[in-house]
Amino acid sequence: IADIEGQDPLNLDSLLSEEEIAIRYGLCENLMPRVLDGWRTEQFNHDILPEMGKLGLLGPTIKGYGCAGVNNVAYGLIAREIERVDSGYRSTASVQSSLVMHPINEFGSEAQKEKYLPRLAKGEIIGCFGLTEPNHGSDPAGMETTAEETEGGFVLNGAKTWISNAPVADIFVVWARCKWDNKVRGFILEKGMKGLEAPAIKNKVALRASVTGSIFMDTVKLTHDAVLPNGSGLGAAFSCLNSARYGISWGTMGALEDCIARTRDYGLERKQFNRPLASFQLVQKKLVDAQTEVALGLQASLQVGRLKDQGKLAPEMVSMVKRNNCGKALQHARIVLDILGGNASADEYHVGRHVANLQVVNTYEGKHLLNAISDIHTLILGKAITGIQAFAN
Ligand code: TGC
Ligand code: FAD
Repeated sequence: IADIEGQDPLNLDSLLSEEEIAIRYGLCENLMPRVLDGWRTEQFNHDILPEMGKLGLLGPTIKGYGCAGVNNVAYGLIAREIERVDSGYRSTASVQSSLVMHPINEFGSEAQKEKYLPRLAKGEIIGCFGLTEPNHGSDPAGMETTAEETEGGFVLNGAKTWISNAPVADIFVVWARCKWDNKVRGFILEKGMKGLEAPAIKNKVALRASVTGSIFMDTVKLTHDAVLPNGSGLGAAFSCLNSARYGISWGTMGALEDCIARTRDYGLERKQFNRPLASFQLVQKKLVDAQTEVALGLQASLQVGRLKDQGKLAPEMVSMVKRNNCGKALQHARIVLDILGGNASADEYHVGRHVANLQVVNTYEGKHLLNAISDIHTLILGKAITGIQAFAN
């Protein structure tokens, strides 16, 4: 029976295992009470990652090193629950899992894995991922950050910007072009190194519950064991994005689900013209359109997750669900926001915060303006369909 009121109209749960269903319980309740304070003060809450660590939510698909070793569908479900509360909290977690723990697990040495993964899994240390630069966002291939080989190891110079977690990070996975062979590689930097600064970018209009910053590297000296030895070329950096983008496709559906639940409840309670707002056809259409997109978007992400678990993932599949779900979440969160009338402007109604966040979630992992991420993912899919690459001449 379709559980439309309970927000599972296509019975997604029937396609999940008991373990996958169980993973989501209790997550929202723990995070929700803190989100407004985080949003208002723009202060990073240092308790949250250790709490997620205790629940096994960090680097959850990694086998060993204190990680939970669950499948990719479970990872998606975790992202959906966290982002139901706030995209900024999901951002903090997905950078730690997909963009820091994943490259160390995939491309790191055994010593690097043993040194960093167990502490990252517990949330004892925080990581960040530096790919974007002031002059190179959508086109990381043009990056200007360089690594030079010296007798004792490497010297890094350059700048990264708009980096989630950077101001509070203990370790920095930074991508640099290596002067000796012109290839891009990942390096692990640690807080406190001479020449390394990570100032915060303050006064954001979105993702205020997560912290974002720049990374400045002025002749930062690294020993030989700082390079990720088992991955070179931009493809290594992009493979981390596949994992993060896949999680975001689930997460944005969680954010939209929260918007629907809140505006539906509001519409049932609030009366105008002596009737509940929810009794008006135009209001119902807004909710129906949004709920339909969530149901379809989750089915698509589930299929991509199952294929990922079977080793049958193509990056274009991730582009399709990231592009679709981010775009639909922003579009429909914005539409149901109208149901709140003047209260849409009050942060305690939460939907306006989701709308602001979703604008940025459309931006990163690909771009900046409204539907901007669609640009890059549209071009990736356009190349897959036509065989013609349209990014540049
Ligand atoms: P292109 O020539 O297409 O590819 C270069 C090499 O990379 C390989 N590759 C991939 N490998 C794995 N997964 C993917 N998704 C891949 N995409 C490409 C490709 O096969 C090739 O390998 P090889 O061996 O032949 O060298 O590269 P291009 O320079 O033409 O760029 C293509 C484009 C535009 C799609 C790419 O640059 C792109 O995706 N740009 C968007 C940049 C982006 O998304 N940045 C995100 C930064 S991280 C972030 O925002 C985190 S926010 C997280 C949060 O807070 O939640
Ligand atoms: P630009 O590349 O300058 O693009 C501007 C506009 O032009 C966009 O609309 C874009 O789609 C469009 N455009 C560009 N090229 C083309 C083209 N060929 N065809 C059509 N349109 C095009 N980066 C990290 O490395 N790590 C992080 O942790 C991280 N966290 C972030 C957190 C936040 C809050 C934000 C806002 C950003 C974060 N980013 C991070 C950066 C993010 O990935 C970039 O902002 C994004 O990749 C876009 O790059 P840009 O801002 O330089 O925009």
